[in-house]
Amino acid sequence: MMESALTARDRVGVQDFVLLENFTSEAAFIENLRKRFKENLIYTYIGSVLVSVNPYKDLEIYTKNHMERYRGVNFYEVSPHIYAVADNSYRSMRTERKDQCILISGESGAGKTEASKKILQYYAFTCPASEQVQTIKDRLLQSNPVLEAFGNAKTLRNDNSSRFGKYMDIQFDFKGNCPKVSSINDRSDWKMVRKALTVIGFNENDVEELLNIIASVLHLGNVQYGGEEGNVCITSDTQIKYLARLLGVNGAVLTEALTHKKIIAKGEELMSPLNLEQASSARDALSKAVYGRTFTWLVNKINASLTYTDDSHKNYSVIGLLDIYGFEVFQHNRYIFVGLKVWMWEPVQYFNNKIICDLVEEKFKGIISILDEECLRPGDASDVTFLEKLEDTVGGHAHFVTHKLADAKTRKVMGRDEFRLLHYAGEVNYNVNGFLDKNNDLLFRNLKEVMCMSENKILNQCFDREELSDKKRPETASICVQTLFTSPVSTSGYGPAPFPILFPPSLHPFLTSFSLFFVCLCLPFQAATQFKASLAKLMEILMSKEPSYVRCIKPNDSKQAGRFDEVLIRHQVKYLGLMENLRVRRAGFAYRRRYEVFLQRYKSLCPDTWPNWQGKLADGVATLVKHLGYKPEEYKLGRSKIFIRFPKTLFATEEALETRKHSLATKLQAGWRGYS
Ligand code: AD9
Ligand code: MG
Repeated sequence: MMESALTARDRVGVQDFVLLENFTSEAAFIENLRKRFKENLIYTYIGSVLVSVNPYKDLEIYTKNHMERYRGVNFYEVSPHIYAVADNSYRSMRTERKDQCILISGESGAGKTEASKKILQYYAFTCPASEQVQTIKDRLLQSNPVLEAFGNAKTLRNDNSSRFGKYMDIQFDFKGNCPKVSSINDRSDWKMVRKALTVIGFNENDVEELLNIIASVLHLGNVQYGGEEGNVCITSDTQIKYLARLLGVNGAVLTEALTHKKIIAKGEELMSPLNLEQASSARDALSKAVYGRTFTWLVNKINASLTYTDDSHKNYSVIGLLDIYGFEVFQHNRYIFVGLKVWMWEPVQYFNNKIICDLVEEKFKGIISILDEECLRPGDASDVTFLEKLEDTVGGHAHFVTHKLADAKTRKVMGRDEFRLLHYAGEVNYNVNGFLDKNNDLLFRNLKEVMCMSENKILNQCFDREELSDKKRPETASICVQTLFTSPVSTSGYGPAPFPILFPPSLHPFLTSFSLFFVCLCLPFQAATQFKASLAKLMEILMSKEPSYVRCIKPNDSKQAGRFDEVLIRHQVKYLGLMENLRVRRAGFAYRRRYEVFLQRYKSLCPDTWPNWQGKLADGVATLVKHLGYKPEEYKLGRSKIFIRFPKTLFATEEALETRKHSLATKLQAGWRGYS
């Protein structure tokens, strides 16, 4: 166990915002963050919530020594750290036998994925594994670089930006001690990814086919159309040759499918030529489909390689880890659409996010419904009529603006073909061009047919012939990484597949916001309904668990170490709801401790509870706090925990403990035994 090793440097500012004297002041909050950030103290608590500021440099705080240091210690004994959150969840799971989840939020580039990896590494290091489980563990750790290599992209906001959300269930089984795992290296260079692919069970052939697909997506991007309207052609034969070889399909058939659409006239199938715009859309739809489905395939393959249960059908305890893509606003938000889900953790009305959710997804009246309706309407339906319909239907909504409805100032920064949604995390303009097309399945049937004939085995699995006879849309992507961190397992066998969660990846920018009291997730529109359903499932899973929160803050927009951009940070403090969070913490009981934890820690401060309390835990705690002179208004005794209203009470007790330890040590040195 760690000695109370808080140095003077660790104590710069306050390490828990609850202790801020001026706790209602946003300026004081930010000043505390700044002071600590300057000292490379990137972590600060609000009670049990961890606030993390991305340092944009490697800090020597993730070593094995650090992992050891956080094992089994209480929050306030060591400086705030992501490992403390991981360890706390682990211990709560063990002592309370309740599943936990760790929810990581923050905007793009704030450090969510890094945080999730640190947590995973912590568990991998501190939890034991049998040989069989070790394999799964290795695969899980290796799945990160693979998923990142194919599912991340360099964006303006983040060089390694997640284009998919990831939910992991980490299962624990409690037996034996904790052997160590080999070191973890997740640098995603190519060699590493190749090696990782092997670890998760890819053979040479799989890898080659996967690479062919990735290359084909790049080549598809180079396909140029020329010719006249009504007679478009592909300008370069060489491109098609490459493409056909990479995709494992016939070149002539592919060319036709990229320039024609199959229609049925008078019961006969005809190939109708596409115009330039349609042909470009068809090409883009194909690359999206190929990439998206391959990513799904990859995830399923990883999931399958991680599936592990033993045949005793015992219930494992689980810690869920959620890392999603962060809030982003790009110049053009037209490729995407927003799906929102309200998730109230506590009945505290900070932001009423439901207003925005209803605007987007309410049945019959919401933006999604209106879009669906417009897509189904025969005749002159277009992106423009869609926008007009929006104006007619939701034009009066306080969070919706269009060029026509805007005031003069807003009008200057809005196109006539845009609408603006006032999200809590920021205002976003959406360009309606392409909305209708995107909402319809753009991948023409004949392109699907071509892909179904592919000799590439991966593509063959991604494009299923059944889809051609069936209107059902394929899944966009399903991510659920499951593993077991257990002690040696006595039984063996394989059980049900992990629960799949849909988090569509996108090659295009999208927008997300995930905040303390609600979740807003986004997706390419086509998957909206499906995504909503799976999100609801995810919510259900998470709601059944005890949550811990990590709030990540991005210190500047230039990915620079040491730069603390106050304006940017203030914005995040606002939309992450941190001030409200702090207020709630201060208004209520700032600290809560389980009886046994509280007793164990402070029992030496009272002769009746030392060396051990024999009766009921609650009675022991009552005796102890009475002896310590707690006033009735300072604390409450719950079912299994003591709630302490003011931090100062706990700090006084901590100080008493320090004094006591000191005097005990002196006495022990002098050969003393017993209580005094
Ligand atoms: V996005 O929503 O996926 O676009 P994230 O996941 O919030 O975003 P990420 O974790 O990828 O951001 O962090 C961005 C970069 O910041 C990383 O690639 C690191 O270079 C850097 N970073 C983040 N956290 C840390 C840290 N604790 N220590 C050092 C960090 N560098
Ligand atoms: Mg990320």
